Formats: sequence, C-alpha cells, structure tokens
Amino acid sequence: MGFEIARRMGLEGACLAIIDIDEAALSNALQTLSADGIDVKSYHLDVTNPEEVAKTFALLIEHFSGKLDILVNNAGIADFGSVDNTESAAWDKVIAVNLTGTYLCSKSAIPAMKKAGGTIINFGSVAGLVGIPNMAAYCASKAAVIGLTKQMAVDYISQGIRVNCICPGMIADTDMGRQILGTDLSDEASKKRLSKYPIGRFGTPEEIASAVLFLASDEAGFVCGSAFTVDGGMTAL
Ligand code: 1HS
Repeated sequence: MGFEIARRMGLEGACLAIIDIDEAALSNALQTLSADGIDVKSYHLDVTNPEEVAKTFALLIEHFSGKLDILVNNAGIADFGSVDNTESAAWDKVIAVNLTGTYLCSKSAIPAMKKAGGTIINFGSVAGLVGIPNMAAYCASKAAVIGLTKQMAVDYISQGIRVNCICPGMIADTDMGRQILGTDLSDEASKKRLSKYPIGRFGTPEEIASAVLFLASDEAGFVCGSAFTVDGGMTAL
C-alpha cells in the first residue's frame, strides 16, 4: 500500500521522501518511482527508534528546505494471538510499530507543518473498529491509532494541520494481506473471511491510495479527525 500511495502522490507532482525498514523494498521502490520520473529520496528507518526518527526527519525536512505538506503514517505490522497466548514481546512490537511509530513520526513532522499548514493521514484499520479473532495486539494498536488521530485532529486543526486516518479492510495483494490470508484464497478460512465483506471481494492497494490522495487533497478540506473506512462494507454490518 505504501508504494502505491507514494506512486500516486508522485504522479500528482508531489516530491517524495519514502521511508522503510526493509532496505531491499526501499531500494526497489526508489528505483521504480525514479524511473517513473518522480522526484523521490529514500530513507532507511526503524520508526520505533526515537533518536533515528528525529534524525531522519530533520534530514528530510532539510532536503525539502524546511517545508513538509503531507505525512502518511503507513508503517504497520500484524501479529496473531488472543490476549492469553500473545507473548509480551510480540505485543510490544506491534504497539511500537503501529502506534508509537505513528506518534514519533508525527512528533517530528508537526513543527515543520506548523509553518505553512499540512495534513497527516494515519493508518487505522477495520481492526480498530471491530474485533478480529486472534488479533489482539493488532486490534488494540489500530484502535489506539484511531483514538490518537481524533486527539491530534483537535489539537492541530487550529494550526492548519488536518489529521485523519484511513481504516482499510483486507487488502489481499499486500505483504500483510498475504500474511493474514496465506497463499490459498480458496481455502475455507479465506472464504469465511471474505464472507464478512458485503461487496464480495477484498480491496486493492489502488483503492487505498485513492482514499489517501483524497484525504490529503483540498477536496477533503472539511474532513478532520475521521476514521475513513475503505472496507467494502465490512464494518457496516
Ligand atoms: C489491512 C487491514 O488492516 C487488515 S484487517 C483485516 C480484517 S479481516 O478481513 O481479517 O477480518
């Protein structure tokens, strides 16, 4: 999803800073986006490391001459387990990436955004709105991101910074989608999961990217503090 969001933003004329902890994925994304004629710079970063986040954002904000218009907090991981069989280390890792990473990157971006306004799109999930079996840490982290989004929205809208979050349903053609669904979409587990989607299919990265671009655009000027579901009706049930 992050790559597709970056690609669409770049094609709309955005100058990009892309961040990833996976060096190979980052290199591939940089090469592909650059080949598309997009102005992009890449930064290898673990968003759970406060010092590294501050250092990286200082560098990228300097690269953009002190200006930062849009932050998309897309870094996220999933884990499986109910509360009674989730190891605390696994719990901490999911919270660190999904929630604390969002906090740390936003903390580093906001001072630059205050200068001329901006917008932040966090990544919640349907898992932050409804319970998903066997995904305790993931649901908790995403519900917290939704809560943090609403809190940030009320803190910063008066300073010209609009904050919203995207709440995707299952997006099959992603690393996380494959992690959750496995490789066989025709198996009973995947069919049961699909039955939760009134639209009758899972979503695509392109559909998430379209929603992110809308929220980042002036067309969404009155959208503030929203948990913007892109889920094929899954949470409408
Ligand atoms: C990307 C998204 O946050 C995944 S949540 C999947 C929920 S479900 O389809 O497994 O019920």
